[in-house]
Amino acid sequence: MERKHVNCATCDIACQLVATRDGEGRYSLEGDYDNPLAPGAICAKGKLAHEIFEHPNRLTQPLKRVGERGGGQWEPISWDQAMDEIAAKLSDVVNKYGPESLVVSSGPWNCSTESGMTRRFMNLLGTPNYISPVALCLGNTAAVHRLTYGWLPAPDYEHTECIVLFGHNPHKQSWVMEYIRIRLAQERGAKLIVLDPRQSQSADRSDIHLPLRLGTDAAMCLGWINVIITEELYDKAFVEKWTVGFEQLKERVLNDYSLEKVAAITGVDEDSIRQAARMYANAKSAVIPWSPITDQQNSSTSAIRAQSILRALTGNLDVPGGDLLMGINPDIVAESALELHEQLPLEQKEKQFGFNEHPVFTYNATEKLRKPSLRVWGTEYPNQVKGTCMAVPSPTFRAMAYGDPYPAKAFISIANNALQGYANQKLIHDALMNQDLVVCHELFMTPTASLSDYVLPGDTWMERPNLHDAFEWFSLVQSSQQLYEPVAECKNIYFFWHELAKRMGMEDYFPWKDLTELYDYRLAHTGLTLEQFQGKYKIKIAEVKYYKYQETGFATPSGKVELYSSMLDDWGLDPLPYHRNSPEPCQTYPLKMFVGVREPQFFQSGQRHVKALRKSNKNPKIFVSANTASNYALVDQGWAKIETINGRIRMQVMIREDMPDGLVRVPHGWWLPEHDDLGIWEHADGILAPDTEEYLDREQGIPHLKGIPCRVSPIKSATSWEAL
Ligand SMILES: Nc1nc2c(c(=O)[nH]1)N[C@H]1C(S)=C(S)[C@@H](COP(=O)(O)OP(=O)(O)OC[C@H]3O[C@@H](n4cnc5c(=O)[nH]c(N)nc54)[C@H](O)[C@@H]3O)O[C@H]1N2
Ligand SMILES: Nc1nc2c(c(=O)[nH]1)N[C@H]1C(S)=C(S)[C@@H](COP(=O)(O)OP(=O)(O)OC[C@H]3O[C@@H](n4cnc5c(=O)[nH]c(N)nc54)[C@H](O)[C@@H]3O)O[C@H]1N2
Ligand code: SF4
Ligand SMILES: [Mo]
Repeated sequence: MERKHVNCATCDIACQLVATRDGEGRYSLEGDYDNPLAPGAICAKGKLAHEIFEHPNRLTQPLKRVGERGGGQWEPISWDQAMDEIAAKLSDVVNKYGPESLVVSSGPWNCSTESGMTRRFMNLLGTPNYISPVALCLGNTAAVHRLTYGWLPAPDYEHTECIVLFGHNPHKQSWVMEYIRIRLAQERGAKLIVLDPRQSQSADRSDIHLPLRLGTDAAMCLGWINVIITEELYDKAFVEKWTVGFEQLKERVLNDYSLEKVAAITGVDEDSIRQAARMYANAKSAVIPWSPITDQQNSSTSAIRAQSILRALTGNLDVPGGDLLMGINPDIVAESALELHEQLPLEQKEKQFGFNEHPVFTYNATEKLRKPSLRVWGTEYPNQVKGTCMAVPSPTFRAMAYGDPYPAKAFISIANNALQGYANQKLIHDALMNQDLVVCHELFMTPTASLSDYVLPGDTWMERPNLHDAFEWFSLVQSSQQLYEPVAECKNIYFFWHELAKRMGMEDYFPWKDLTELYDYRLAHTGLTLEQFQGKYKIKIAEVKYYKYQETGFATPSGKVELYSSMLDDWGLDPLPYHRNSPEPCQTYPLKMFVGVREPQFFQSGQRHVKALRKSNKNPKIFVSANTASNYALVDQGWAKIETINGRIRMQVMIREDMPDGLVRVPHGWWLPEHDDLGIWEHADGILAPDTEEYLDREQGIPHLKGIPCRVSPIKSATSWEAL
């Protein structure tokens, strides 16, 4: 029986799978027990990959809009015609408005890795306006980490004694790889501390669960820092030698964040806060894995900075069992290196939307960190998780919709349901409708694709070879062998950029005939071709070196861990972490909602078309406690209208014991492939999420999805999932 190894890219955690071929040439998929990190990891979405991608809804040829944008009428055309017309229209826009008028939104997870080709094209054309949903997930975390110690670290689960999860709740159907690593660590005896307003699965398995209020993670961290400094639990030698700003930090927490105040903000009693802080600080080693929960709050920068500071104070940076600064992977040419950021002139970088207002993940920060990055990591533009030199989504959509501060008139969406992947869907809709050109590279007719002028059919992860380098975060390369030829006219993202580059005079910069040649190039220094590498390695983990900073210092302006951030200071922003209140419930909107709690059946806005998955989760559901339900006349399985200052949607009601009173959980990413209009305005969380300044993190400009005042009321309704 022929076996191949693949990386599932149905979600973003990249489980290593074994693919076994049957007599008819079809492969079945299983978790791989040889994987040293997470043996056997696989979930239902991985197992059912064929049902997801071989669905009749799959796009199989390029489509051109006929009639009104969003009118649902399409003409099938050839790739040549599509690319000729896209190149001509893009050239018109660039000639009329300048290269910066092209915006690209790219969801890097599913198409990983696109080998940096998107930014390469953009940099050569001259536009800095790349946005990505990684602005709300990990990419922004990477950028915030760089302010403090220059690099996004990865948790050493295999050796750690203590794990702290901020919300974060991996389980058997959500990020199985990480779930297994955490469970194995717990089996070895590692302690687990979980901070979550809800009684999540992680909370069930924890040693300490702190049920903090929504959006108060930064305040909680400041409370921990207070305990750690007051009780002298910090690593004095490390703090003295390797940090700057300890005295200012100490003053901040002692003056402004007494435990009494932190308890009042977070709703958790002082003793529990103390106990948790002690458990973390006294552990021989400890990790605070990245969590998307702190990426999506109006104190996000402060929360992430405070977590970074906790790691540094307790001496858990780049030590066995701590959070590791892994650096550039030696085995493969990094995507960042292929992106050619040095080719984009500074005057173009400065035009990036959000550059001055919310600088943290824009080129504004990248430029300040060029020299330190070069000194420590040997590269000026490490673009970890593709999140460290992005435009800010909200100002970008405003420019697209209203032409302020300058017009943005062409939009390309790649493997991303942009209409639903950010806050304020109405604004994004207006932005798309105001474009001269909208192109979408997709597998399915998503809401975003439905508003495009050209929809281009993508291949799936089973139909292309891949090398997954963990977004330059972990120092490893996983190899994924191609199982099938792409269906019909489906093509990968490299093909798209290559064809566009050819038509726009940039062919010399895209010399590789196809993905295989591109990967051969990225591996050339190892002496192996893609095929040889894949034959030799399923996963190649680079040797881990600890304490690297002792030789190089940290990649920050001072070369130290900046507890007090010189970059935030330069920008006139608060150089120390702080808690910022978010809008509170009021008479009109008496409850608080948050977006989240991942659903086992789906990855983000995907898979709603797959009967085998959808049948166990037919309709989007809010979670509320029994008290909240009875206070607002909601019944279990009945329907409710959910309203915020930004808009309203409807969802089914689920009464759950794990929900505290007064909170409403709204799931992310719902649309209805079975409806003619795709149900774009029915259930999307982005309709509810505002993006006015009070709801945006000051430093990054990302939206507050964890605590939006709302109201709920019962309604009669039904959806028609049976039409699938
Ligand atoms: N409003 C709101 N916005 C959010 C979030 C939220 O909770 N609320 N969550 C944030 C988070 S945590 C994340 S990770 C991001 C997720 O953002 P994305 O990863 O962009 O996820 P989706 O928006 O679901 O879009 C992914 C699209 O890629 C398509 N696709 C899958 N595989 C391929 C492929 O191989 N090729 C091509 N061309 N297309 C492919 C899928 O069909 C799908 O439509 O969104 C962020 N944005
Ligand atoms: N099946 C499946 N798995 C997935 C995904 C998917 O779409 N489907 N998406 C993947 C992606 S891209 C991501 S980013 C992850 C996200 O996965 P997680 O990080 O686990 O995020 P959620 O499941 O949204 O929420 C986790 C917990 O955060 C709590 N929470 C909500 N608000 C707050 C707050 O303000 N503070 C704190 N401390 N906790 C809060 C919620 O109660 C919930 O229990 O899941 C990944 N795994
Ligand atoms: S968790 Fe599931 S969907 Fe995600 S990579 Fe693993 S098998 Fe695929
Ligand atoms: Mo995410």
